[in-house]
Amino acid sequence: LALAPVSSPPATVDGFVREFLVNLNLERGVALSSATETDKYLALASTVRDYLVARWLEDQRRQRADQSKAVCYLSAEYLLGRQLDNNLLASGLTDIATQALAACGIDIDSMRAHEVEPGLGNGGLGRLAACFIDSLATLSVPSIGYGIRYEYGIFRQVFRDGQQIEKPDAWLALGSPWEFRHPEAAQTVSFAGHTETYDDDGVLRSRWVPAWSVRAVPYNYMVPGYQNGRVNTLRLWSAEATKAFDLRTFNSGDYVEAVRAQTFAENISKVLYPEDSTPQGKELRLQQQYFFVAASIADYMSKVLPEDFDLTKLPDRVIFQLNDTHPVIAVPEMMRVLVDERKLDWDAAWAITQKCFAYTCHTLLPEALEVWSVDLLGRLLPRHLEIIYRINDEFLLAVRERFGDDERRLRDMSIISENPASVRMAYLATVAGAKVNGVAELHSQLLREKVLHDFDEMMPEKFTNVTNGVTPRRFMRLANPELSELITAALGTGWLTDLERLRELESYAEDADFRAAFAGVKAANKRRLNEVLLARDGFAIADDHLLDVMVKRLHEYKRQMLKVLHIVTLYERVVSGRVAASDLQPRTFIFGAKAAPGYAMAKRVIHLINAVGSVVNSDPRLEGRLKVVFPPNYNVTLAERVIPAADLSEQISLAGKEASGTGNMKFALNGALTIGTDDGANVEIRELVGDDNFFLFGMSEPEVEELWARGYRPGEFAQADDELRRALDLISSGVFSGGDRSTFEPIVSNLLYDDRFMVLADYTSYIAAQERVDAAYADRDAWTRSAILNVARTGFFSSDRSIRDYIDRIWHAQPVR
Ligand code: 26W
Repeated sequence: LALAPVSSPPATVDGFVREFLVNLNLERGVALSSATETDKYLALASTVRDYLVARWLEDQRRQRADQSKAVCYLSAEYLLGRQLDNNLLASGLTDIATQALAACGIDIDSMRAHEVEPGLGNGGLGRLAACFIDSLATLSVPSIGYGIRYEYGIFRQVFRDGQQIEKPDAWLALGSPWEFRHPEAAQTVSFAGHTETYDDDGVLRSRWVPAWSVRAVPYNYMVPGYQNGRVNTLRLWSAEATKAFDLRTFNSGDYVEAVRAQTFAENISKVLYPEDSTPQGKELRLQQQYFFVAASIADYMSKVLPEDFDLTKLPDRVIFQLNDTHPVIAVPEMMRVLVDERKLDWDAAWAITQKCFAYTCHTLLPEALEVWSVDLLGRLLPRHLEIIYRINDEFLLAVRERFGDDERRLRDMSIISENPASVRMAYLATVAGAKVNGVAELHSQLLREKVLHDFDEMMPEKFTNVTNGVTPRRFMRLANPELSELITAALGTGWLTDLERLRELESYAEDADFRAAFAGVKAANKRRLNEVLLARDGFAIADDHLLDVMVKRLHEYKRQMLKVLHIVTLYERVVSGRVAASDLQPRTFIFGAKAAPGYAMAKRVIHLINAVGSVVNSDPRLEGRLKVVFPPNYNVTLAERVIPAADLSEQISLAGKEASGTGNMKFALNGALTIGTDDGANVEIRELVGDDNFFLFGMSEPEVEELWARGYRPGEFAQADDELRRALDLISSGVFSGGDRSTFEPIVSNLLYDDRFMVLADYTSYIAAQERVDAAYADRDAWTRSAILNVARTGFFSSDRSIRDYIDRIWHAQPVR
C-alpha cells in the first residue's frame, strides 16, 4: 500500500479536463450540461488546487523537518485579491486550463469574472502583506502567514445620490474553494477572568484564571511561489464556540442562551474593522487581535516546533514579524507562554522574546498609533497587563540608568501613558522588537527623528528601513499581460523574478518602433478599462483623453480635495469664459476611494467628487473635454484594470504624512507618470526615474514643518491666488449641490480656517505642475519615452527586493532550495 501523498494530475489538457470533470461530477454532484457558473467556477478552483496540493504537502513536511529559520508574518489584514488567475500563473497552468475549459465549452474569462475577491484588508497595509507572502513563496523562504478569516471583509461601497453607503461583503456566500478547514488543529484562546499567585514546588508563580474561551479553527490557504514548485501556507483563524460553551448551556437547559453564546464567540472573526488610521479602541478589536495572535503562537509552538525543543534556541528558529501594532499583544503573550506555561524565569524569557519579534511601522499620523486603555486591557487580558507593567518597569529602569532622572524622557518613553492610563502599543513593539522598520527612506528617517526619537537615541541599532514593494506577478504579468509580452519580447523571460532587469528597457525608450508598440499597449489597456467600466457602472472612457487617476483610501492627508480643486479650477476657467473649452487638454479623471464609515469629512469629500462629476460631465460648455469617473467599490480587482490604463498617477499627500504608498509603485511599473509631492516612496521613485520623468510639486517635509512653526493661516493662500478663491467660491455657491449652499460648506470652511493637511498652501504649485503635465502630454512621443523610462527604472520596487532586504537587515533567515 503506497501511503505517500498523491501526486499531481498530469499537466496536460486531457489531464486537466479529466480532473475538472471529476471535481464537477464527484465533488459538486452535477453534470457539465446542467452546471451553473458557480458549479463550474468551484470545480475549476478545486482542479487548480489539486495540481498544487502535492507540492504543498511536501513543503509542509520539509518545513517541519527543517532546522532553518522560519518567518511568521503576523498581520490582521491580507488584501489578497482574486486567487484563480494568480494560482494558474504560479503553477504554469494558464494555457492548459484555457484549452481544457474551451474543450468543455467554457470561456475561462467568465470563470475569472465569477470569483469574489477576498477583501480581508483595508488598503495599503493589507495589500502589502499579500505581496509579501507572494514574494516569500517565490523566494522559497520558509514562512507562514497568520491572520484572521473574517466572515465579512472590507464593506462593499455603493453610492446613493452620490453618497457612500456601506453594504456587507459576504465574500464566502458562493463557497470558498481555496481554503482547507482544519478543525483538528484548533486552538483554544481564553479571555478575561483574574490572575493569582501560587506555590509551584517552592517557587512563587503567577497564573491566569480566564473567564471564558473560544475555539480558533485554522483555515489554510496555499501560497504558491511563481513557477518554482514551492507552496507556502497562509493560516487564517476563525472563531467558534468551545465545547465548554455548549456544555454549560446544555446543562442549564437554556437553548436560547446556548445559541447566544455561540454567536458571541463567532462574533470575534465576524467582520473586518473598516477604520484605517484612526483606531476606535473597541473591545471587539482587541479581542480579534489577541485571538489570532494567541492562536498563532500556540500553533507555532505546538505544531511546528519539536516537542522537546530547547526554547533558548527559539530565536534561531523563528522570527515573528509584526505588521504594524495590530499584533503587538503577541509580545506579552509570548512572555506568558514562556514564563507561566513553560516555566522559564523572567530574564531568560525576555531575552528570547526580544530576539523573536520585529516591528514594522506603517504610519506617521499620531492619531493612527494604537493605544489600549489600561482599564479595557486589564479586563480582557489581566495577566498580559501585569506583564506589560513589568516590561515597562524594567525598561524605565534601563532608561534611568542610561539618562539619569530625566523626568521628561521617562514620561515620554513610558509604555504606559497617564490620563487616561493606556498602553502605547508602538512603544511596546519598539522596546520588545529586535528591529523596528519604517516602509520608505523618508518614513524611516522621520520615525527616528520624530515619532520614536527618544528610542532612537537610546537604541539606534534597532532602527532600519525597508522600502515597500509590490508583486510584479499580479501587478504586471496578470494586470498588464500585453505590456508583459512586450517586455518579454524585448528582454526574454526571467525579468518577473529579477525586476531590476527592466533597466535593459532604457535603450528601447530610444527606439521608435518600441515606443509605438508601448503606446499601443497603453491604448489597448484603456479600451479594456472602458469595457470593464461600461459593463460595471455604465461609464465610458474616450480614447483620446489623458487618463488621470487617483485611487486610494479617502483620507484628508492624502488630499483628494487638492484633485477636486484642480478639476473645479479647470471647469471654472471654461464657464467663466477665461479659457476656451477647445484649448483644454481632454482629460478623464478617475477616482477610487472608500471612506471609513465613521469618518464624516471623508464621506463628504466623496459626495463632493460625485457632485462635481455630475455637473462637469453634463455641462455642454465643456464640449466633452473633461470627464470625472468615480466607480464605486474600488478594490484589488478594479485596481488591476485601472492601473495599466493610467497615464498620470496622482500621489499628492502632504509631505511627511504618507508612510510609503504602494499604488505609486504599481503605476510607475505600468508606465504612468507621477505627479507627486516629495513624500513616502515618491521620493525614491523620483530619484530613480529622474526629474524629467516625474512632476514634482508642493512643499517638502522641512518646509511643511517650517510653515507650521510660523503659524499656518490657509486664508492667506486663498487671498493670494485668484483661481483658488474662485474654485472655493464655486463650491460654496451651491452649483454642485442643486443650489444648496450648506451641503459642502463644511469642506470649504475646513479648508479656509483649519486645513490640517495644507491643501491650500500647495494648491498654486499643484496647478502649475498640472500645466506642465498638459504641455508634456502634447508631445505624445516624448511622453511615451518618459513612460518607458518609468518602467525601466522602477524595478527596485519589486516586493522580492523588499523581502531580500527584510532577510538581510532583520530576519537573517535563508531561502531554502
Ligand atoms: C487601527 C487603525 C489603523 C488601521 C490601519 C491604523 C493604521 C492602519 C494602517 C497602518 C494604515 C495603513 O494601511 N498604512 C499604509 O501602509 C502602507 C504599507 O506600508 C503604506 O504604503 C501607506 O503609506 C500607509 O498609509
